[in-house]
Amino acid sequence: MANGFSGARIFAAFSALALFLSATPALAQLGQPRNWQLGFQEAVTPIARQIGEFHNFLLILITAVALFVLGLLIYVALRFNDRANPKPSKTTHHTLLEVAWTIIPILILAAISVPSFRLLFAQYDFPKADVTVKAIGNQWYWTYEYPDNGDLTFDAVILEDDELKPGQPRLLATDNDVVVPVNKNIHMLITASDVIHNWTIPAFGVKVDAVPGRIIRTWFRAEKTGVFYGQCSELCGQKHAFMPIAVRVVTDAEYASWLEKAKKEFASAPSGEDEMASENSSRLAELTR
Ligand SMILES: [Cu+2]
Repeated sequence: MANGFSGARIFAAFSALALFLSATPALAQLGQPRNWQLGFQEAVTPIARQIGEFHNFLLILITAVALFVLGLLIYVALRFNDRANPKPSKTTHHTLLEVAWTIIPILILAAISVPSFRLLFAQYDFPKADVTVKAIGNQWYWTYEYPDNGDLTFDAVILEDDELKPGQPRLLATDNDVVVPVNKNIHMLITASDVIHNWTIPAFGVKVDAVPGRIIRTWFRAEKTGVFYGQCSELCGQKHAFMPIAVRVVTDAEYASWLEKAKKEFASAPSGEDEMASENSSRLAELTR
C-alpha cells in the first residue's frame, strides 16, 4: 500500500502540475484573469513589476520564517518531551538568545521596509504627464474625460452577454474603452459623483479610491499594447460587480487617429444615465467601423 504514495510518484505528480501551470500563461490573455491563475496578472508597467517583485520577496521571507518556527516546534516536541527528557533543565535566562530573538526580527522588518518604501516612493514619484485622463465613478458605470482635449468626455458601460464580440471577456468588457498611447506617462485623476468607487487595472499595478468631492491621482506607463481590464474595487451598491474598467493601450498613431474621431463623436456628449449606454454603444460601433 505504501508504494501508492512513493516519493517518485508524488514528485511526478508535482512535476506534471508545475508543467501544467507553467504552460497556461502561453494560452493566457494579457490584461485579464485566467483559469487556474496563480499569483498576479502579468505586469505591464514598471510599478506592477515592482509590486510583483516585492510580493515574491515577502512570500519567500515569510515562508522561511514559518519553516524555521515549524522546525523549532518539531525539535522541541521531540527533544524535550517527558520521555526523551525526563529531568528538565532549570535554566530561565539566556542573554545571547534573548538579544538574538529581539534583534533578528528587527533586522527582518528593516529588510522589508527598504523595498516597501522604495515601492511607495516610486508610486508617488509622478513623471511628467504625456496624457491626462479623468475617471469619474458613478452608480454603476464610469465617465471619462480627457482634459487635454477640450470637452472630450464619454461613459463606459458594461457590455451585456449578448453584446459581447468574439474575444471580449464577460463582465469585464465595456462599450467604450479608455484609449491611451503605449510607453507614455498617463496621469489618472480619479473621483466619483455619488458614492465611493475604486478604479483599478491589476496589470498596471494601480488601484485608487474614487471619492466624491475629492480628486486622487495615480499614474501608469503601459509597455505593451492590448486591452487591460479591471473592476470597481470598492463596494458601491447593487451593481458594484457590473461596472468594469477597460483600458486599450495603442500605438501613438492609433491614439492620434482615435483622438480625432473621438473628439468629433464625444465632444458634446452629455453625461447621462442608462439611455446613454445604448447611445454610446452605437457611437462606438460607428467609431470602430
Ligand atoms: Cu463602484
